[in-house]
Parts: sequence; C-alpha cells; structure tokens
Amino acid sequence: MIERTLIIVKPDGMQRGLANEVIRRYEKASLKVITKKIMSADRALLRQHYSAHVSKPFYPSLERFMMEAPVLAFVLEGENAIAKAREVTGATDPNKASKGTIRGDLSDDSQEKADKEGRAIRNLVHASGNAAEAAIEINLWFPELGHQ
Ligand code: FUP
Repeated sequence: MIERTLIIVKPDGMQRGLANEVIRRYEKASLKVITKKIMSADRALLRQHYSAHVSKPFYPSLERFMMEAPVLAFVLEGENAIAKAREVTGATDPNKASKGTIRGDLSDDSQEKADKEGRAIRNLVHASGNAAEAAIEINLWFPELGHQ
C-alpha cells in the first residue's frame, strides 16, 4: 500500500548538519520527499505531537531538547512508507539500533547516558509509529496539505 509518514530531523541532527544524509537514506529505500520545511517547534505543537508522553517524567527534557534548535520536518511517500521509514530509522535507543540504520550509524547516544544526565535521548530523527499516528502527525506539522 502506498502510504505517507512524517519524519523530523531533530535539533541534534540539524546542529550536526545531517539533514541531507538523513534524507538520502530514506530515498535509498525508495521513499520520496513530498514536502519539507525547517521550523522552530513551539510548546503547543510539541505537546500535541508527543501527546502520549506529555505526562511522563522525561517529557520536560524532551520538550527542551526539541526546542534547542530548528528542526526539519518532511513527509515521505512510498510503498509501506511507515514501516520502511521506521526500519531505516532504527530503534529509539541508538545504542540498541542496528548498524545500517540512521540512529545506529550516526548517533552515539544511549538511553542509559541520557537517563544518567537527566536529559532526552538525542536520537537524530522522529518517524511516525503507525498509520493512525502518521495521519495525525502529518496534519499537525503540515496542515496546509489538508486531511490525509
Ligand atoms: P520513538 O517512537 O522511537 O520516537 O520513541 P518513543 O515514542 O518511545 O519516545 C519518543 C521520544 O522520547 C523518543 F525519541 C526519545 C524520547 N525519550 C526520552 O528521551 N527518554 C525516555 O526515557 C523515553 C523516550
């Protein structure tokens, strides 16, 4: 099935100049960038985007991290785009992410280090988790596209 999914290059990826490398990796997996924009996420947007996590202890540090620098948000389209993008992205904890994935190859951070230092995991990218989340997130970050 042709699907769309939302990717965000987080502040660590932007600060390290990895946006083009990240896009290249999804494109290599036959996913196409439909639209993209650099923007500064504000609190209201992040609270909606991370609505499942707002009440968790790590949320304030996650919000701080996501507001550290502008991010690059983009929509990918392609066959099984949601699962394929998650594969290319790798596991949430970069220390557990496989080689060949964005997080496994390009991030040295880990959940353990982040917890010890009381901060969010710097794992370079966000990729929508499933079809319902993808639809909500695309609408949230790209309302100009109209309902998916
Ligand atoms: P993911 O689906 O990979 O984005 O991961 P989750 O939805 O589980 O978590 C959302 C974000 O919160 C992740 F990118 C990392 C961050 N996080 C932390 O910083 N610390 C934690 O203890 C758990 C999650």
